[in-house]
Amino acid sequence: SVPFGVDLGNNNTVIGVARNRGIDILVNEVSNRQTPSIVGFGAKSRAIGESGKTQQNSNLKNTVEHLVRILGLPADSPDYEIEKKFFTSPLIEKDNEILSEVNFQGKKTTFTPIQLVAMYLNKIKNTAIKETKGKFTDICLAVPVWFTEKQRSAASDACKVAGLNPVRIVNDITAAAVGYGVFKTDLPEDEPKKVAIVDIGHSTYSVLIAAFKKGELKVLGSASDKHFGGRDFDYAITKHFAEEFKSKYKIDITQNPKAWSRVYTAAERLKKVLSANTTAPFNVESVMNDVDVSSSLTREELEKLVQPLLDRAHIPVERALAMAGLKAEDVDTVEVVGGCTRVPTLKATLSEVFGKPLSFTLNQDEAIARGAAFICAMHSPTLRVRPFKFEDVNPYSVSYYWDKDPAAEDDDHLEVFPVGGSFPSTKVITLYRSQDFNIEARYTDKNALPAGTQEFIGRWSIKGVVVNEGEDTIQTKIKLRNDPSGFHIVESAYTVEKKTIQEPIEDPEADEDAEPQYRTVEKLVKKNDLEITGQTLHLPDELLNSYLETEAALEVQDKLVADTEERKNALEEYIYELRGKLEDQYKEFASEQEKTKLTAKLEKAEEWLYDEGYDSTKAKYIAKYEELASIGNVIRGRYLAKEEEKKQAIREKEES
Ligand code: ATP
Ligand code: K
Ligand code: MG
Repeated sequence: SVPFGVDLGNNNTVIGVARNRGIDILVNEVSNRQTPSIVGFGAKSRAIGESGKTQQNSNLKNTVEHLVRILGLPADSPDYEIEKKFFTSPLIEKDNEILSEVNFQGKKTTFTPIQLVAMYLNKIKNTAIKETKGKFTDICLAVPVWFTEKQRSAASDACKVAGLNPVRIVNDITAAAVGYGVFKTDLPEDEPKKVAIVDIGHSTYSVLIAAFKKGELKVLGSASDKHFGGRDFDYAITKHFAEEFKSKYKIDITQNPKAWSRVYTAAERLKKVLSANTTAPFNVESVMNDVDVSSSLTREELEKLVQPLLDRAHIPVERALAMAGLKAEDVDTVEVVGGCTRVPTLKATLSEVFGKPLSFTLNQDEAIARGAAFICAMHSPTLRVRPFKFEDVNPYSVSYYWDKDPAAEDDDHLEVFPVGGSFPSTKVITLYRSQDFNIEARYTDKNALPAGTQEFIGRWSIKGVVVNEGEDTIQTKIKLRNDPSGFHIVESAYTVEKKTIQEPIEDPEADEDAEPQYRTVEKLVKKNDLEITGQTLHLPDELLNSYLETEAALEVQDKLVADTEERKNALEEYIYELRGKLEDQYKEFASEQEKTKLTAKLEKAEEWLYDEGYDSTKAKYIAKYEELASIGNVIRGRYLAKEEEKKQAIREKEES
């Protein structure tokens, strides 16, 4: 499969693939290098990505955005309240999960965030297939650095529902760093270069500090503000104008979702203009009640509107530096990515906090997808890529807890993967056990987590413990892993026992033909592998499979709707084309009788198309087309034969 890296942004998604000995960013069906992260639901089919964006304003209630924000988010999280204000489609809660409720195919239908993200990723996958004609199964998906185990699990499950194999869920900003490390040709061999990468996007602001050497990188620290990005600017501008229009035009756009949305869209445009200009006009026609609004905003006014945000813009940088154990002046370069870093005051703040000018070596919009595609290629068994080593940093401390054993003195828990530690990472712990037991992974410090996150990560039951005769307990080794996607798991467990064995003595001086010498030693050797069954934050298989089936069925339906539309258009075009040609190049190749008959048929087909055939089936459109073509093709055949005769005559003339 083609190595596939996806930067699933809250606003835009970017698709990277590894091919032609490099990384390419793919364009979508309308040749854009970024695709809106939107899923829309219609009377017949879904409109995902560009088509969802096109229909957004006429279908607000059934258009779902901010997909990454609700993925794996528990409904009792205080963040949910913040998210609600950005949604134009209804959200409901069930069993502490957030569901999206839409009107789809004429019915009220609910979908889970995992399903929504899966729909979107499936569309993105199909875009990639169309563009490359390649096969896509493996994916490296980039997610925000603050994603918890539950959110990472949801992201990974969404990939699976989309028919993809998530080889790695990677922190988006880490993917950008990998891209930097791989493509930067002048990295030092010895003393590492310290680079800060800052990403401010639509909803999240993240900072990463890493040490780069030729062929490797180690993340030293990272931090983020999960409620800081372009959408907060847009919201603030929209609120400002909503107030202004109340008094100026006596309209209240906060009470009219469509009006709000149109002002919001215009607010985003205004914000972008203010990145290049110090003042900009603001006009929207017929916002509501036939009122045209007109106003303006200066860059200074915009900065005032988002002052609370700007006041905390230095915090993620300081936290990332603290985690890395560095001071701002230790950082050699500050690389900036993400759409919102185009805002001048944010650039100024970053430059000021770091005390140096910013660098724009990376492609601001594509760096994450490029890095993700490279990482996917690294995991490919068949593809050879430039060797590159990277270690990410653990954002939250994780401890493991196990049952107290009646016969042992073990502690009952241990902090295994501390915050700031590197991952992927494996640690083996030793417990003395007299019987089967359970082990659980939990976040160590609830206060360090995004508000509302549960401590629970996973629970495994370990079976098959057999104690040797005459002993109370047996030494048990448990291999714990923080895997490349950041998942915390129990990888394996086994008991060990002391055995007396004969060990060969290595003697480099000895003659090659000499008899091998042995000595008797006591050694710990593996006794039994233990059986592990786990329960994690991933979807249970049954639910995953049912989501998979639903998605596959919806994909087939969408395709049928699109094909039907295509056949209908083909029929309509053919009617016009044939009618035109009958008057023109086919004129002398059809008898009057044929013409009258065909014209009548065309007339009837056209009437049908605008009447009962307006909403018909693919098969009927094809049948109608063929009925007309069976006559049309006879006439066309005569015309082509004549044309061929003419050509032949010219050729003969030339030859003679
Ligand atoms: P996130 O990373 O938060 O999940 P994302 O990756 O989709 O979101 P980006 O594509 O990095 O976000 O950035 C999109 C944001 O950047 C939007 O809010 C957009 O309005 C903003 N943006 C783009 N260009 C400009 C500009 N010239 N001036 C100001 N803001 C801009
Ligand atoms: K993006
Ligand atoms: Mg982003």
